[in-house]
Amino acid sequence: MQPVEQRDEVEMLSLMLLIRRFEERASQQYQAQKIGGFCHLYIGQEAVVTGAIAAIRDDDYIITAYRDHAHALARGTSADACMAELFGKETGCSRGLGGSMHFFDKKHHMYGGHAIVAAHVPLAVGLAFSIKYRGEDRVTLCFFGDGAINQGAFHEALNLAALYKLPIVFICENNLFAMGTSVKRSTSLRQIVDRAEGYDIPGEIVDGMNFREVRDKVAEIVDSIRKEAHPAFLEMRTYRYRGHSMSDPASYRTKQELEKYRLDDPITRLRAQLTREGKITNEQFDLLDKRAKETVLASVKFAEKSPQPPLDTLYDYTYANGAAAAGSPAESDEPAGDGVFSGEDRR
Ligand SMILES: Cc1ncc(C[n+]2csc(CCOP(=O)(O)OP(=O)(O)O)c2C)c(N)n1
Ligand SMILES: [Mg+2]
Repeated sequence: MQPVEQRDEVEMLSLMLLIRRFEERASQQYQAQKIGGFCHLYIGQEAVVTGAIAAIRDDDYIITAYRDHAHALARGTSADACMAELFGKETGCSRGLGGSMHFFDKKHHMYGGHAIVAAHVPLAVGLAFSIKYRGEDRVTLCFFGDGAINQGAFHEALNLAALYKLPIVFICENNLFAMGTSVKRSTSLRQIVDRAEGYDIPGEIVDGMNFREVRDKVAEIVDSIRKEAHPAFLEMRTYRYRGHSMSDPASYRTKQELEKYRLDDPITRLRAQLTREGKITNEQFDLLDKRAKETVLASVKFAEKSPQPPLDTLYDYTYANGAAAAGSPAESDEPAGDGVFSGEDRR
């Protein structure tokens, strides 16, 4: 049975194309020195975020690490706002103050873009906690890399999520490398999903190059979480075609390994599935691709002509209003809570 939340597959193929073309153009603009700082591309991993987004509602929460352009685009942030952010312009999704690693879009419930490995995983648990606290049926999707699973913050977060039975899906995008280090050299586990078992969190391995498998697995889990809140863990087996960041030639892996994954391309796969089933023609695919390229080219023009943020906004949005003043916590209209859950829930 198809869950009601599932989006049209041609639309999702079109989203994957938009992400791919956006990243290719970002790479080109980076080389042309239009983009400063770090820049990590998502090319090759598109099925993970599109599959996951296809299975959730617009009011669910997502949060991720610094390889975040695709997550914002998938959530509905415009290519214009994303490209402008890369250019450090005021019209960017983080007002030009975040850059590549700190995309943020509260309206679309995309809570970053976080540069410190695994630092956002406890934040994700906080988001899930707020859902349970308010008695809502939303779900939080927390994306992170294979490099995050050996960080202390990650363990603290999983432990709390399991104790409090929070509505969260931990989505490990296992692209086999953390910078230049192979997961085999950095992780003692036979497979990453075994981490979840240690916290009594149900976990599964998913083919992260297969849009349909990602979507169906996330949909099944999200459905179960909405009925009765609990955490879950998915290890998405995926691959990044480019280096860790724009400055990495990726000489730590072989051409043959890269070629093997390129032949298993997530866009080609979904296109082939849809073509076989008569849901898309070659002409329609070409049109989608043409549109994606045009949208991205227009976003470069938009970014180029957008203004720089004024210098005096440099320190804005770093702290909540008032919190920066020494010793004075931010003022809030929220009543102070007298506890978390009932005693029974806490056990
Ligand atoms: C706490 C911390 N340590 C080290 C770094 C430097 N660093 C940046 S990315 C990265 C690798 C992370 O790899 P992974 O989590 O697998 O994500 P991927 O880049 O593969 O998407 C490291 C070690 C960092 N940003 N934060
Ligand atoms: Mg990785």
